[in-house]
Amino acid sequence: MRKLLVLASLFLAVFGRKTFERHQVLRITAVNDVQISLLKNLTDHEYLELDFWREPVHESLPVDVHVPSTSLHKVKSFLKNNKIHYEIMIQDLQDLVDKEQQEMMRFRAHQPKSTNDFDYTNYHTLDEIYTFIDMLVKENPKLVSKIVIGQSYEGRPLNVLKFSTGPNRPGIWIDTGIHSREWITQACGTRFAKMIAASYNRDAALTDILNTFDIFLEIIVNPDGFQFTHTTDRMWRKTRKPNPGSPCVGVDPNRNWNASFGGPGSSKDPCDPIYCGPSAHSESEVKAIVDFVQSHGKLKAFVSIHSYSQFLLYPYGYTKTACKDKTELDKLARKAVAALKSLYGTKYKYGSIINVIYQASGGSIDWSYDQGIKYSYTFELRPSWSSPDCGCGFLLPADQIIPTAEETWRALMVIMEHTKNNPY
Ligand code: BPX
Ligand code: ZN
Repeated sequence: MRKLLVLASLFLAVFGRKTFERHQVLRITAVNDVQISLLKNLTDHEYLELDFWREPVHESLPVDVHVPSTSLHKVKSFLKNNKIHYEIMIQDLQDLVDKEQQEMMRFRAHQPKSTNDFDYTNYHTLDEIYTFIDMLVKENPKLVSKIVIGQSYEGRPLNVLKFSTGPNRPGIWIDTGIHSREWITQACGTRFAKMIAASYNRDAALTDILNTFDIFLEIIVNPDGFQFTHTTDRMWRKTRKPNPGSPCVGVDPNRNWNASFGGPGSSKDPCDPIYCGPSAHSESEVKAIVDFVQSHGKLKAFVSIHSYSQFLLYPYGYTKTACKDKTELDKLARKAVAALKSLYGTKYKYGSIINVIYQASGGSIDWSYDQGIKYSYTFELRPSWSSPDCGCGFLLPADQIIPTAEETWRALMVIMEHTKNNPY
């Protein structure tokens, strides 16, 4: 098995991009605990090379799993033999990847001269987003600056946009792209940045917020992973740091925080997509945020953006015990998802991570909340977790970028306004 993995990575190094021809994504609906544990057993068969887009945890949430063509027959027979219901969510994963690539080609011909000229209706490479960041700072020198909070494992800058209209303000943190394959999040982050810069002194509500808080926005938390999704493996989730003694690369940056680190809902196996890493904050991408948050000392909201499932989540992920602000966070989440829905009717579920999605230890917002940042939330953006939907998972069509960013912004505004009106 290990040898196969080594061979596979050599193949990628020599021939470039991983292809997903005739790979499928199955949406599996288990109806009881027996079926759930059967699905969990599937994850142990490494040779099947299954990529769970969502972990099998409880019956109310279907499991989406990416199955390589070579394992399709085995997996489908297994499901049929055990009478586990599934549907084919994606017929041929490569078709969707190709479509996304073709869309991106539209942009290649046109290099934007300003952030007005930037194509927000399309997905962008790492370098394009880095260029966007620099343009935005240059165009709005009084309002926007770029802070480099550290370096990724491969040496890329960890850029944070700071929106500020005065000294010594408390702050609001927003991050996107901690999981590299969740492309809708970096795209929304880019759009948010432009919106904030364009709305100061135009939009009254946002102007109010910017007269009280600095906003910090990290669009690409995991640049090495993001680059890798563009060059080599569109479905990469983790960081890109090698694991000594293992053929598998990377740590799940959303299991690496010092919040019940290594506990249930994370893995000690470097080959697992939810590998927690050798120690808390072992990933420089995570440590950079930890150091920034602690040295800032006055962050009042911390919002970490993922895809997909259409959830708005608050702590905890590591325990069933309700966090002490649960009542307030729940009420605010309800308001936020109502504002989100008011734009295009997009429906979100909300609640604590462990209740709505699954148990997860070492997540970012559990850490930020335990640091004393009361308004700690995670979004899981479009598409939804249930059929009928686009049948696209992490490959959300680019024409949904702007609507997704606009509706999410409504919810973010509700959270930021509440943070402003309820100082602590
Ligand atoms: C979100 C916040 C804290 C703990 C877990 C999550 C869910 C998130 C994850 O497992 O880290 C799910 C995801 O966005 O990575 C992928 N997904 O379900 O589509
Ligand atoms: Zn994620």
